[in-house]
Amino acid sequence: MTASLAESREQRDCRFMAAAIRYSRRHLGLTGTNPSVATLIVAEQGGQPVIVGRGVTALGGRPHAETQALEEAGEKARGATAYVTLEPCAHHGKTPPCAEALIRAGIARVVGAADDPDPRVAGRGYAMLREAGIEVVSGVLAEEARQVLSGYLIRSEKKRTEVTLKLALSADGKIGRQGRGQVQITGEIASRQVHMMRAEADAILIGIRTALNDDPALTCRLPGLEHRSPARIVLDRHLRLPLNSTLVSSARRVPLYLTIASDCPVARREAYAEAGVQFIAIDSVDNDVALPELVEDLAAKGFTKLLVEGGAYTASAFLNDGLVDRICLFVAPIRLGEGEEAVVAPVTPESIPQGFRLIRRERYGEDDYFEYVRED
Ligand code: AOF
Ligand code: ZN
Repeated sequence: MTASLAESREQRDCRFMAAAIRYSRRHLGLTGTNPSVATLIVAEQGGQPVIVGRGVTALGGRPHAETQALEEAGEKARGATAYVTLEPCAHHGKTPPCAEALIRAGIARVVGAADDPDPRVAGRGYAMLREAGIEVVSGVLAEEARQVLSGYLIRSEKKRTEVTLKLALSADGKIGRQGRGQVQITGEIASRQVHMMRAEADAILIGIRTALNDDPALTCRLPGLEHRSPARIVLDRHLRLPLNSTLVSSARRVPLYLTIASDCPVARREAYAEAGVQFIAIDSVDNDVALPELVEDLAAKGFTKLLVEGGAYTASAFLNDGLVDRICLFVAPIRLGEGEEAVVAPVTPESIPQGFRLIRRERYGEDDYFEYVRED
């Protein structure tokens, strides 16, 4: 017996939308200021719903998902259902409106997940479709789709990058040892998850203390996905990062930005600039980089998803400024002890700040994983 025989229309819509949402993750971190959106075109063939076209927002943000899915479906789009993870666009931007393309292709039904807050769209996409006589169902698995689109939604609504705080901690709530170099806390499977998070981000950020202590590369090292390493940002007001550090040495291959004071003398920057390092000039508050300004500046530069990887000082600063949207904690079954150099985690599953909700819990090998999102 095939599952679809007993499947209601709602169940079928959820099944294909779930598939579209999974597919929409594919270009996270690769579409610039555009969201990574997916479209599936589903047609009846021999009494069964069959995917006849699929598309995901192309690298750099264009073409949009719908036009690619329609192209693949060709004539099979006539009378078919389109599953879209974001309301189809209604504006003449760099490409013609996707709503128009769906109408022209003869799509009979559109099932949408999230609404598009872009003021050029915001309801107009669905309205255009309805006016053309297309049946529209919106809001199907909207919450799941919004999790994938979260960077785009936060950037649109708050005019700043989305901030995800990721920390690996020991069972006794420590994240490393100060002055002892990198300590491997979590296992191999968790590390691969972290590298996937890097691939899906637009930029990774750490503080100068961690950069000096760990000398990290902050690249994505998943086999075949090395080209997905996002830009790296170090909060380094006084240019303390050594020129022979792993980060500076690789700046020509993977972009590296240092946040510096606006009045930082050009002469101080020269050797870094020669190594390919770029600068973000941001004012300071109480001797620290003004983070609210930084996340706005990053959004203006086109960065949508920012992954903050520590250390404790930097993580606390983002938390204290109320700038963290998502907290991802990997907890390993090891103990780092009470020695003076053990760095206490700024947040643990037992001390999640108010306003965050647990949305995922996984087990990666020996390690536990907890993911929380901010409720507002
Ligand atoms: C869609 N399908 O796959 C995506 C959409 O600069 P433009 O002209 O490419 O427009 C960018 C806007 O298009 C973006 O703000 C969002 O509203 C929408 N993104 N829309 O129909 C897609 N990526
Ligand atoms: Zn579009």
